[in-house]
Amino acid sequence: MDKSWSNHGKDTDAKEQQLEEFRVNNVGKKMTTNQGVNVSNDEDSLKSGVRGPTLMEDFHFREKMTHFDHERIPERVVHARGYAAHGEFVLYESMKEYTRAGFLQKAGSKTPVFLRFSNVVGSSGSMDTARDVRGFAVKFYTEEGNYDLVGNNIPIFFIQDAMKFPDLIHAAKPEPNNEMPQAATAHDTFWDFVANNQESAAMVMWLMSDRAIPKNYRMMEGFGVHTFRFINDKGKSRFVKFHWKPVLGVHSLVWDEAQIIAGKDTDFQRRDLWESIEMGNFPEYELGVQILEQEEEFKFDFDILDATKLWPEEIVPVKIIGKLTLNRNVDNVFAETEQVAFHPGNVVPGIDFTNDPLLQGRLFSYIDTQLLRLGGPNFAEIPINRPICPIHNNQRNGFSRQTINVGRVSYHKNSLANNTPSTSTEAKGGFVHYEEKVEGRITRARSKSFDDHFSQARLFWNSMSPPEKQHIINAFSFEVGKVNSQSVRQQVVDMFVHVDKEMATIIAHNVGVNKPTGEQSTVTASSPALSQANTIKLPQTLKVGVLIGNGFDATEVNNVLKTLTKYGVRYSIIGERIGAIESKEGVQLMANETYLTTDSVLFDALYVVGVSADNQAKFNQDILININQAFRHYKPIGVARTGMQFLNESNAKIGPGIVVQTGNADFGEKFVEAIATQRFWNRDIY
Ligand code: HDE
Repeated sequence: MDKSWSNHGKDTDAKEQQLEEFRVNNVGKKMTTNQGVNVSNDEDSLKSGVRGPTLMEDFHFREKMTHFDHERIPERVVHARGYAAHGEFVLYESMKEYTRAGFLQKAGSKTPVFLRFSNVVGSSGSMDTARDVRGFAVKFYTEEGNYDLVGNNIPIFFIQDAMKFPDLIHAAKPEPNNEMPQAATAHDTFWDFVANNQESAAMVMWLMSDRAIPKNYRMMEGFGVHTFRFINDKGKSRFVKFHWKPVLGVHSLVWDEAQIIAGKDTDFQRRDLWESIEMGNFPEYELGVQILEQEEEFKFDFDILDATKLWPEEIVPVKIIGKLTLNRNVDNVFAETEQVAFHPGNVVPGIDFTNDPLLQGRLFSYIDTQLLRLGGPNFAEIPINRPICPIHNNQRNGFSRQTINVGRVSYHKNSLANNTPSTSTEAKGGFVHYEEKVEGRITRARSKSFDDHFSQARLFWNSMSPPEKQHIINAFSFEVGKVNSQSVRQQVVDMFVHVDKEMATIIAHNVGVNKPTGEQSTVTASSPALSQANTIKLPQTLKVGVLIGNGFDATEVNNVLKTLTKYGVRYSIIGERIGAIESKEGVQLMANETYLTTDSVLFDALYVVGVSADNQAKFNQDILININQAFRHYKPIGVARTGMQFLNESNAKIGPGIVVQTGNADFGEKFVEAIATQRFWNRDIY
């Protein structure tokens, strides 16, 4: 097969080989209708006379237009905006002791995966950098069938029972009377929901934290959220929670920066993912599990079936068991990213559910929504959704059925086909649900053990560093400050006083309502694992904007650029115009960006070189705007000798994260160290 057009072809796995069968390449081919007839003219409709009306018999026009008219499918009711990539999961050590799942048995075994990231609230055309929860949905194509771990980047959820999901989403989405605001929770109905459904307290603390404005998809965690079960080959069950830990650490945007990026580059996060994979900077996440013995079910002061609670890592350690690497972009976003259908109910033998009432409701919702979104019951046959193992059952027909099931037997049990397809015993790999003993009266009620809404909200607050606490206060002040109803604003601060009195009092002051009078939770514990202040900090793949003009010092600049490359830091040369810039020695650098096409918000750090340009006054002003902005966003700024005059004229003061070349022999290394730090929260920006 001709693969010259394909960006794949290396190390092909079973899923990749399967997808290859469906790829179509038009390059060099003749145009045909969908019926295979060669087309003679694709520009003019068939008319009666060159100036006459179009004819009904124009099958080519009708087919082309009809297909176009039906090109759209409904976007996802939540998580509509998303972006995905292919990759592989490699197991570090056998998990045989805990689970019989085939893909978790042998150290080193590889499983093809597809991972879709998403924003929850915004529609598919909204901006990437909205303050929102991010979806983290992984499909493992295992030899025992598809296993979907459909998670988020926050380890808990807003509500405890799936019954409330439509209410939560109705409140968060744009208000129905005026369809505003897009991709934002900063409005009355969301905060009215929060204040009147206080089980949301802990999740809202996470939503107001830096976690809800991740820098990119490569630097955020993922969580399975619910408590699942691992079942081993002896039938023993244990409780498990899943974690994805990014190798590059967990990093976030600054809110002001996120809002500017929303205009400068709506696709900021998907572009980062796409470009990183194209460049070979493959995003990596380690899979971790927290495991509890069956007997430990009631050991905690929270209910492990309550999805608004996490298991602090310091109490239940996370065992790292493997690594997922994203190494291939999709060929076609619609065919793959849009048509992929995840479902928490897609499990394999060895992984099972618990009675978490949020999880139980999800087990219904996903297939239900996909029946509409993907047009009928055959969406498992769409290439991206197909398992890599053989599929045999008696399900038949429905819209867009692809397989041609031969033979006359489509029922079980039968004798005409020797009672095949046959079922399998558990020993032969048949999925047998865990035989949990359940007892109780039918009731529409919530367990008392789900009643505490504030202890873990406070645990989260206690775990934050001072800058993270400040960001939470700022986020509340922004979001609640956009709520028109004074009563709702008051209800919100009256609710969050139970997390922290000082926090709620400052917010009350900022949003113009009375001081809250309630009492804060008495929890004093903290969980250092929850703070991003303790995350991994590496320079690799971060990006520096080089602000430069003619007449720079080639030795000085080239040495710095070499050092950046040595540490895997990327850079972009930003000039007055695209094209060559010349050093004072006549050495050229190529500017690939200008002050019109880019902006400091799109970089992790700046390297200010300056010097001369055709329109010197504008050049000077552009550089100052960028320095001031990067300074305000706590970013590292490296300053060449020639750049000092700009630093002196800017608002940036020499201090944390400002690295100057003058008199600094190991400037390059020091600058890289600052780049890895990413933000200098101790900088005085006012
Ligand atoms: Fe989802 N969720 N969800 N959700 N969810 C959907 O399924 C739902 C929840 C998550 O990239 C929908 O195919 C209910 C928690 C992700 O395609 C829908 C409840 C978590 C994605 C649905 C939840 C998630 C979805 C919409 C409360 C983290 C995007 C389109 C009981 C553990 C998957 C679709 C993708 C998508 C229902 C809560 C994660 C409507 C009823 C908790 C990552 O079925």
